[in-house]
Amino acid sequence: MFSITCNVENSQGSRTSAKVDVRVVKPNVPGQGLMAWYPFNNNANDAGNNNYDGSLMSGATANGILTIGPNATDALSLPNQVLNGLNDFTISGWLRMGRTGDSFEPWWVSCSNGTNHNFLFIYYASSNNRWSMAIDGTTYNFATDIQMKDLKWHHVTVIRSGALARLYIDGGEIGAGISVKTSTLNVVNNGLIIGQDQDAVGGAFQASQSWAGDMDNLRFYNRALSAAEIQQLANESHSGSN
Ligand SMILES: [Ca+2]
Ligand SMILES: [Ca+2]
Repeated sequence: MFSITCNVENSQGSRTSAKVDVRVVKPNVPGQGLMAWYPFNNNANDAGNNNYDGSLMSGATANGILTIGPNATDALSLPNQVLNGLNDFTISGWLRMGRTGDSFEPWWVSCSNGTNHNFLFIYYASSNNRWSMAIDGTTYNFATDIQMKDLKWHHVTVIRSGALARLYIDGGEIGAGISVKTSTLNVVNNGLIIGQDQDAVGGAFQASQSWAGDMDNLRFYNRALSAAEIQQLANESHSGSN
């Protein structure tokens, strides 16, 4: 912080002064390679520079946080340009699951290339507390016993760097990365869905695969962020009340 003092004098020679304190706040989240950022401040607009505004589907709401109900209709649809054509990438956000049973598959990200509706997906398997990801139709499993069913907010990040995918929860890496396909992401128009699993482009959802909870500050990058950068994202707050 630094101060500026202004001295002024009027035509009668009367003087006054005022001191102003100036605080410089450095951006504390990575900006390089940001494709889109969704803070859900009363809409699903992209707060980054690309204007990749999202669309709320059915009863999904964005009153500070994105809320998706436990049904087969609520979702967030994003422009396919957010991920289409990427090789390395980062997907990051604050997530809160809203139900605790073992029979759900809360879906975070679903991308269709038009014929393969599992071109890219990321979901949580409640049955064994595991995050899974598909790339180009092949499913990969991260470590089991990752507790997300405490109804609390957790910061989750998935990156792909070359042929290596990594999962971070609350700023810390889970495991040591897994080998995955290097396929360039192929996502068609209307084929990037948040909070539901597509079994057809932009639809054919199932209630058991709804995220059924909340999300905030979703960010997408066209590169793999470093562990230090992911920690920066995890240090950022969310707008949730618990
Ligand atoms: Ca927010
Ligand atoms: Ca499905």
